[in-house]
Amino acid sequence: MTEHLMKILIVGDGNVGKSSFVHRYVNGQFNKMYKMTVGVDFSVKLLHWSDKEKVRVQLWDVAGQERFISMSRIYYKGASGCVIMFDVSSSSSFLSCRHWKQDLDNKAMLPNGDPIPCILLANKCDLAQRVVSADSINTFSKANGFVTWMETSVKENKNVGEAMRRLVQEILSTRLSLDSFQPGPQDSVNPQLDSGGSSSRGVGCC
Ligand SMILES: Nc1nc2c(ncn2[C@@H]2O[C@H](COP(=O)(O)OP(=O)(O)OP(=O)(O)O)[C@@H](O)[C@H]2O)c(=O)[nH]1
Ligand SMILES: [Mg+2]
Repeated sequence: MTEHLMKILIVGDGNVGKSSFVHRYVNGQFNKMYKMTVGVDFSVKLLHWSDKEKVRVQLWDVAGQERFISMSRIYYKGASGCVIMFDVSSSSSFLSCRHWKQDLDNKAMLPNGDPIPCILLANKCDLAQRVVSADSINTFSKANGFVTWMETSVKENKNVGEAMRRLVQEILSTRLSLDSFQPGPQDSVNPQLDSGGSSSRGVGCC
């Protein structure tokens, strides 16, 4: 059994639903109350990917307010992939995605210099007061090198698991193509050496 480790960053403006997304994905629950994240929160989810592969996803839920202070490089170290999230009822949170993506691409990259896989999530699609159109998201996503974009509603559990599966799949295929140039299992660990649980140590960058 091979176990892949991947560190995935969840970034975007404050209040867009990042912590709710992680909570839904990891614990299957949703909370209406807003509790602002300070710094960064860590969670881990173990996926039984196939008969021969497990994926240990380490989620770094970064406080949205941090952007205006200083997004520490340390958060990005060893990241294999990223979720950039905005709220479809907030045009400013959509406009900020450009800055989040630029910041990501400046601070994290694959060993060959390419950007790390990143998915764009248009959250809160359950809300009636939607102000960002699908056309503008599509154009933005293509122009800025996202793997893809998806509408999500953490509240209604729409596309949460699907979005993460798409991103994990992209990370695994990126690793496979990199490995064919640089042989060696950089991205897998011997499960016996891995103590599990959440941790802030940098893990193998893909
Ligand atoms: N209607 C609706 N509300 C949501 C959804 N996702 C999250 N929320 C609500 O939006 C608010 C903010 O959610 P958080 O997950 O705390 O936002 P955050 O992006 O982590 O914010 P920061 O920690 O400040 O960066 C909370 O009140 C959530 O209940 C959704 O899909 N639909
Ligand atoms: Mg939060």
